Amino acid sequence: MTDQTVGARCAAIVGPYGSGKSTLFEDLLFISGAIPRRGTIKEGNTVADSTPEARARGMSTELTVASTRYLEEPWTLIDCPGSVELTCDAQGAMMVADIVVVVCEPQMERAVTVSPILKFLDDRDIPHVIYINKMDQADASVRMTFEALQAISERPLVLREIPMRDSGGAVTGMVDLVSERTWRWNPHERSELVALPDRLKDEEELHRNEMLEALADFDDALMEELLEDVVPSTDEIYANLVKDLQDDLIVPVFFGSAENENGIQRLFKALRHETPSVTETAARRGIDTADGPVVQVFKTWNAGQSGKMSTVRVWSGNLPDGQTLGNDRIGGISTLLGKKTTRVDGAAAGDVVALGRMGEAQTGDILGPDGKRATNWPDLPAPLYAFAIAAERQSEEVKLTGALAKLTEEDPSLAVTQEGDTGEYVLSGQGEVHLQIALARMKRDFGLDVSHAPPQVPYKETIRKPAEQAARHKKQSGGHGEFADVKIRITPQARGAGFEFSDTITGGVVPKQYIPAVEKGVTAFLARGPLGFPVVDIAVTLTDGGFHSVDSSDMAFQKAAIQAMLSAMPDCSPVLLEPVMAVSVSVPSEFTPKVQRIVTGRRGQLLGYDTKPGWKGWDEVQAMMPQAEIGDLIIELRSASLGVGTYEARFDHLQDIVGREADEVIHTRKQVVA
Ligand SMILES: Nc1nc2c(ncn2[C@@H]2O[C@H](COP(=O)(O)OP(=O)(O)O)[C@@H](O)[C@H]2O)c(=O)[nH]1
Ligand SMILES: [Mg+2]
Repeated sequence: MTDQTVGARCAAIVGPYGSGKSTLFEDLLFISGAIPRRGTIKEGNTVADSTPEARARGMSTELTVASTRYLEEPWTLIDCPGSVELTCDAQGAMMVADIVVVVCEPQMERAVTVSPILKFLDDRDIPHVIYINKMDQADASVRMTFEALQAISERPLVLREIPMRDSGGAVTGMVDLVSERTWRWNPHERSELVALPDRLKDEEELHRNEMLEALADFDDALMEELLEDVVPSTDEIYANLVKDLQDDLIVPVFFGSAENENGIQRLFKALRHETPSVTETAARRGIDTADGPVVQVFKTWNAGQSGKMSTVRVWSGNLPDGQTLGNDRIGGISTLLGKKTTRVDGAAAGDVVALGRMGEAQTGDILGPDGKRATNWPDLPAPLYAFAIAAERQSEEVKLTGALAKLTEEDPSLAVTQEGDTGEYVLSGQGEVHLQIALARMKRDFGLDVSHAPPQVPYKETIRKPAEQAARHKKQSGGHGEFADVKIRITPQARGAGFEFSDTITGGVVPKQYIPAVEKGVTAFLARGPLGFPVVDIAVTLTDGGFHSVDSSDMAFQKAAIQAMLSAMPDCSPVLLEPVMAVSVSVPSEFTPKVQRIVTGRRGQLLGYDTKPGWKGWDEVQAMMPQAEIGDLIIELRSASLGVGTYEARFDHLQDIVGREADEVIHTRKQVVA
């Protein structure tokens, strides 16, 4: 057992949306005495999900952190949003936790929804247990869920208990395979110790042996005992469980019903007994804890009145208020119970606390008195969905920029860019809900009304036919006039060649100093061609011209060049080009045929598919798809793959588009700019 002098431990509760994490979190806080009364999701009075956005959507939209004490030992529990669109916060919590509790539903078809989380944990050797929830449901099956989970987990799963059922098949309790004790569950009451029913004896023995064999794979002494039919002592089994979990060799599996508060004490006791200490976790993470205190920021809040709050795990040392960390001096330390903060004088290794006024600290930073230390924070997920946004009241544009800076600091998986071609502000993130929550926050915290629309596709245009054109710009007004005469040749270029300008001027018919002005005029015109889009893959040559020794100027030559382009381009057979992306879609392989239909249904060209390297049971489908078809691809992908499908896309090439599709694009463009 971990010595309590080594400090508070931290468990992150993760899992797919709706699996019951926030309910389990409430149970754990209730049984450990952090809250006097257990709220329910239905009544909307739980510690988690207290924000208006969470209440409105009936789902967790951000981390909830709560510190408590269980059987005299300090703990911090972190409830994470399960939505695939809000993974950034959950990943942060998993990075600082000593243990991760993966909550899932008791149906084999849904096991795959846990797969991205298991992959994240397996890749980083983060110790984790699985809690199969909702065992009160009629179709709940531990065995089948266990097997489906094993098919996607890199680590061997070890079932720690088996269900006891009544004659109707309803789960009434469980048998602990280590202690071999049987507990009868009572809804919202303590479980009762009962005798192991005779009908369960064979099954219990079978599963206990399975558990022991799994442990023996990592322990020679245990293996020998099993081979010689010696029954290992309970202490020896527990010692193996502790060691194997801490080294992330195995994944223990528990089950229960968070709704009925069943299997909760059992789970918390196992965590208490088997979770590594903060010192062990810091060592596993390779954190440099020399000359502490050392902390790591895992979530930043820019809460309305209290200002910026950096939530940290203290990896080592004692942390008094006023301590300098990195470039900031702490202005207030608080412990958290959801939204409730309690000021404290200091914090110690293991604690999770919120630090005030850490102006420069960013999520992921590891900070000590001497400055920032090397970190190994997960990469940000690539954006999957975007809105073009604008402040409804133009006067609020500056305010909008400020609000966006705060929101992206809180949630680095949100990004804002200004698009070169279109000038639009584009807010991108992990999905529509993710962005809607950001807009709701802008309204609530900053009083900003923000409109949104699908971002424009950066279409281009080019030409198919060459042309020659002369143009003269001449103006006589008052003092001295304006004069320039140019002749240009326009030639189509190969796709991807870009824009080229040259001249064949001899004998100074256009003086050298004016040639750049001609190029400037041409370039200005090309920003918006006859179809309304930037022109690419075109060569323009200045072949002839004339000037006036007094009236010619840069401006005059620019104007003449624009005139020449204006007259010539419509005759060059302009054609619309659309950006085509190289797309790689990732899904569990059972959904691959569906993905192929989605891709071809969106004018995509399938290039093939293969197993996804490093992902058990997943495929990667490669395709070329028009960017115009990718804007809402993630929505269809997710609805076809229980929410877990995802994609990566990068620009590949521009492709001609003609016919009705092109006409529509050109028509829309004319309306927008008209
Ligand atoms: N039947 C049943 N429903 C549950 C259980 N735990 C949670 N729920 C329900 O599942 C829904 C989602 O629960 P919640 O805790 O918000 O899930 P989260 O999204 O994982 O945080 C709510 O309606 C809960 O009441 C359980 O053990 N059994
Ligand atoms: Mg929740």
